[in-house]
Amino acid sequence: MSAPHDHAVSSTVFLDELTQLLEKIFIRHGTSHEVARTLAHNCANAERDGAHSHGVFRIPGYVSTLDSGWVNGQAVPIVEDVASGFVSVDAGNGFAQPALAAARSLLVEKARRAGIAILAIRNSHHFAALWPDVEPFADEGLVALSVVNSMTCVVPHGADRPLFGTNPIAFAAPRADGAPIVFDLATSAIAHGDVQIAARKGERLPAGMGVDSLGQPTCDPKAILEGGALLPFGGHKGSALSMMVELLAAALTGGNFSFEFDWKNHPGAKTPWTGQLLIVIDPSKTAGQRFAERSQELVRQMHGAGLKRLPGDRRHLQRARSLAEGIVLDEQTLAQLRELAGE
Ligand code: NDP
Ligand code: PYC
Repeated sequence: MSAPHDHAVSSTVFLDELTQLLEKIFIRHGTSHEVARTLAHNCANAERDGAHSHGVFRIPGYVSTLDSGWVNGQAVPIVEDVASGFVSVDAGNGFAQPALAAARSLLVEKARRAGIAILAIRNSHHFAALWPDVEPFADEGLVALSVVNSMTCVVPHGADRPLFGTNPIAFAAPRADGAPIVFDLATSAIAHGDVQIAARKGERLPAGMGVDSLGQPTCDPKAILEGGALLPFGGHKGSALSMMVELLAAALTGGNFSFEFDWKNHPGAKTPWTGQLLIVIDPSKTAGQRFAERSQELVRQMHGAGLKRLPGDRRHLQRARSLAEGIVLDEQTLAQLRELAGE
């Protein structure tokens, strides 16, 4: 499925309409109503914010992974109250977002009581952007950090072959005046989804993103996807962060490392079967009511230093536009979605 604006003819849909359409697709392809609601909300909101690598572009992948039997769309997560600041969830080979939803209230209660709480999700599939998992905590005045590992496609710095996943890190913090401060970044030089989008559009990538099947640097996205691999961002520094994500999202949660699952016998499987960690902090325990003012001051100083764009600003601008004018999809994409929904 292509990103919007690839084709001359486009259509506009409103968020509710898109969410309902996606919900129908998930249900038609075997998920429970609850899982469908959660994933549709996540994916439609990504499209609303212009997070195209994890918006409707992902729907055919969700469908094929569900149809392959690789993931359980009906899984009921099992939440375990492990310790005063620790919640664990077995996602039951289902998606990570319903597991987070099931554990969320206990996690927040613990974070507010102890000042900090950890949520360890294992036996889970994450196929989405990570910011939707952390942003709502900051909307409630909490600070949140999350990491998730994916599938082997990144060569660790100094190594000869891929081992790590694209392993994103997302962070959200409240601020006094304006939307929370949120960043969400893959620890690879580029997200796998963006390489797929570039390959479909026939575009070349900037230098330094990946290597071909012989380990030689390439700007051809197809060479990366067909036997090649990605590089970490920032050389040894991104590589160290990616290693940290493997440790926190897999070793600490009880989930698979990015190299530990084998989907070869599940043609159509697309979703990494790994783990996810969230750390939620209640800043009122250390900073009283001042944290949001302090973060606002940091933003003020950054703008004063000449900064024009904070991470998250682009998404919020696009969000405002989508909510006012609708979400623009090319007609071919919309027709494909309607077909998948059986309309
Ligand atoms: P980007 O490089 O596009 O952006 C990373 C962060 O930097 C964003 O918060 C972005 O904000 C911000 N940013 C980008 N450009 C600027 C700028 N010029 N000035 C200030 N801030 C900027 O993201 P990635 O390609 O690394 O990741 C894309 C998505 O892929 C993420 O949502 C990630 O979670 C997802 N992903 C998911 C995986 C999974 O296993 N589920 C695996 C890998 C990636 P803004 O959003 O406002 O542009
Ligand atoms: O874009 O790298 C990616 C990705 C992996 C899993 C889901 N998204």
